[in-house]
Amino acid sequence: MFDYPGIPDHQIITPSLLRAYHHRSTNNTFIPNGKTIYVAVLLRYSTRESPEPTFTIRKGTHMTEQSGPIFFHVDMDSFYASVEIRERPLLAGKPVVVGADPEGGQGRGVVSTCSYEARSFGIHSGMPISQAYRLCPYATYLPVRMPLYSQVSGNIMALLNRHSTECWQVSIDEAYLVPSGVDDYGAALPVAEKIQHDVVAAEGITCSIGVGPSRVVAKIASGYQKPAGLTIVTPGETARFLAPLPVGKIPGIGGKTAAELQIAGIETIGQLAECDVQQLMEWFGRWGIAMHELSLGRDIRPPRQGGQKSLGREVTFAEDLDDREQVCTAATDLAGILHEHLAARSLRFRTVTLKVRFANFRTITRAFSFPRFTDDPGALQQAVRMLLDAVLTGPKVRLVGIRLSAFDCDESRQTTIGDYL
Ligand code: DCP
Ligand code: MG
Repeated sequence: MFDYPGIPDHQIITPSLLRAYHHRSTNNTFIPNGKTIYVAVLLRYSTRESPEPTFTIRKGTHMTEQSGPIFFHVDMDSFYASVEIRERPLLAGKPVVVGADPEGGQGRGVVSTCSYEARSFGIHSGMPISQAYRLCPYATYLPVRMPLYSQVSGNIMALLNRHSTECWQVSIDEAYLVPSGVDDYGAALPVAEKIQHDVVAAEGITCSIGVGPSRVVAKIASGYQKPAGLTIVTPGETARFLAPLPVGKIPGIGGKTAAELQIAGIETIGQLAECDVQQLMEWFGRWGIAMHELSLGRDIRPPRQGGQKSLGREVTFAEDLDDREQVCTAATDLAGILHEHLAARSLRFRTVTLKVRFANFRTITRAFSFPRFTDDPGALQQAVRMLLDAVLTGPKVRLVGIRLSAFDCDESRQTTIGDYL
C-alpha cells in the first residue's frame, strides 16, 4: 500500500516530484532515467503553464486492489543495440544500427534493431539497411552477433526466473512472469523496480516493464513508455488505460487488420471493446472473438510453457533472383539448417512458415501445418517446395525465409532461447 504523505489531493506534480515523494516514502532505488507511471493513482494532466506532462493524484484509489494473479511483462530496450553499446561504451547516446552491412548505401539486408537515438532519424527494425543509411549515414552500423545476445538473454532469463513463481520466455528479449511475493499492486512497484535495477547491474542494459491483471495488459503496458519505462495498470483502471490506445497496440493486430478495422470506423481499443462481438466474428471469424477479448484486457489462451516457440532463418540474395530453382535451393537449405537444430534437441514441429520478399518489397508469408508433430526432413522439404510453388508466380525474389514452430517439446525440460540459436 502506498502513501504519499504531504501530497494534498489533486496537487499537480511533475514526474520528478512524484519520484522524490516516492523515494522519500519507500526508500527505493531508482534506475537512472527510469520513468514510472502509476496508472492506478494518476491521471495524465497537462496545463498551459506546464508543457511537460504532469499528473494529478486521485486520492482513494486502491493500490491494494487485486483480483487474480498479477502479471509482469519484461522487454529489453533496443536489445541487440543495447548489448553492443554495453560492449562499446563510447557509443552510448549515439545512433547505433545493428543489422546487415550497409555497404555505403548499397547493402541489401535489413535493420535488426537500432538505438533510440537512431530511431529519432526514422530508422526501425525490418527497414532495408540502404534506407537506414540514407536516413543517417553517420550512425554506427554493426553486424548481428547472435551468440553474444543469446548469452545475455540466457543470463537475463535466469535472473527473471529468480524473481518469479512462474516465468514464460516468449522471445529472445521478453518474458512474462508472475513475480514472487507480490500480493497487490502496491507490492508490484518495488519488485518491478528491483528487477529493472538488477538487469542494469548484471547485464548493463535497461528494460521496460508492464504490470497488469492479464498478460495482454502487461504487454501493452511494457511498451507504453519505452525505454526504461514502468507502467502499472490495476484491474479497475484497465478499461481506461486501454480505451484511447490504437488497435495496433493489441498483439496480433498488424497493419492489415488495423486497416480493415479502420474502414469500419474502429481505431481505438475502446471502440473495439464496444463493438458487437457477433459483428467482429462475421468479419474476422474466430480471430474476431479473440481480438474482442484482448480489447477487454483478457487473455485468449493459457500461458505457454518452456522457451521460444519458433525458430527461423532468412536470407537476402545478393541480387534479386528470377530462377525458381535457386530460390527453392536457398529455402530448402534454410529448412535443412533449422531441422538440424531441432533434431539435435529431439524437438519435433508441426508448422512451417515461408516468407518471400519480392523485388518490389512486397512481402508475403504462407504457413503449412502438419496434422501431427514431425521430425521428418523429407516431409519438411516437401512442404517448403509446396509453399514455394504457390507463391513463385513471376516477380523476382529478394529474400526468402523459413520458420518452424509449434514444437512438441517435453515441458519438463528447461528450454531456453540459447537452446535454439
Ligand atoms: N529483431 C530482429 N528483427 C526484427 C525485430 C527484432 O532481428 N524485425 C531482434 C532485434 C531486437 C530483438 O529482436 O533487438 C528484440 O526485438 P524487440 O521487438 O523487442 O525490439 P528491441 O528490443 O530492439 O526494441 P524495443 O526497445 O522496442 O523492445
Ligand atoms: Mg525489446
